[in-house]
Amino acid sequence: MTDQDNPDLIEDARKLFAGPIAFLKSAPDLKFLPDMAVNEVAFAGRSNVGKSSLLNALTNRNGLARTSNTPGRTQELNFFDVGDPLRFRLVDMPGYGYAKAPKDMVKKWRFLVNDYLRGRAALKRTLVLIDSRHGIKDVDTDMLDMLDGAAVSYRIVLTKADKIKASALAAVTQQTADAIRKRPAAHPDIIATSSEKGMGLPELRAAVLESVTQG
Ligand SMILES: Nc1nc2c(ncn2[C@@H]2O[C@H](COP(=O)(O)OP(=O)(O)OP(=O)(O)O)[C@@H](O)[C@H]2O)c(=O)[nH]1
Ligand SMILES: [Mg+2]
Repeated sequence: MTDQDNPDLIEDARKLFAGPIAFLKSAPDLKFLPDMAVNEVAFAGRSNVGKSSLLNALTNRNGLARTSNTPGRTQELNFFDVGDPLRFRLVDMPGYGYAKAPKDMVKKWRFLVNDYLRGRAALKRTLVLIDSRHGIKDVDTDMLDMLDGAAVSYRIVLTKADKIKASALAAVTQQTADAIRKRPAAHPDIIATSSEKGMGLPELRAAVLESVTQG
């Protein structure tokens, strides 16, 4: 049994994510980051992969993080306080790999995201979201290389699982697990999710709680 299947942890996580959660602030630049009062978990991934939607689904709050069908919706680091008293923070980030965005903006997001991920002592884990229809692409590999190089602990989360058949989901989960097996900073277990249908959300809540409470 892996940690996120532990029924006590699942129940603790459920309660915490059903309780007080509030938007704290948006940081368009590293100088606007909040103090490191508590541990943080960040949502990274390609533009449009479903980072903001997953944050909303985990917290059961539709408009908490802004979502859109147009890639490039999230342009700043958005911090959310979980728990009262405060227990940890979730960080929604701009996506990468959006070819049509203006070059200077893409550059700005990349530096913002990479600098935050590499240099944040409060960051306990990064969730790297991968579209379950596509699996790991070259732009994702670049992100994983960066995280491994900087020894930033991360975990792969497949998104939009409602869009493919169970057999295809099983195949992409296996392929993804194989692809990260030798990556030093990767958590070995893959969680498949659907923000739309709720699949994998109790397990992911537990995995988030587990990552911020260890050590
Ligand atoms: N079917 C389905 N659609 C989803 C799911 N999650 C997200 N979407 C859709 O995917 C699109 C992008 O979702 P966002 O959450 O805005 O994606 P993002 O990764 O935050 O995108 P950026 O902020 O641009 O980097 C939206 O139209 C969502 O409705 C899911 O689990 N299932
Ligand atoms: Mg977003």
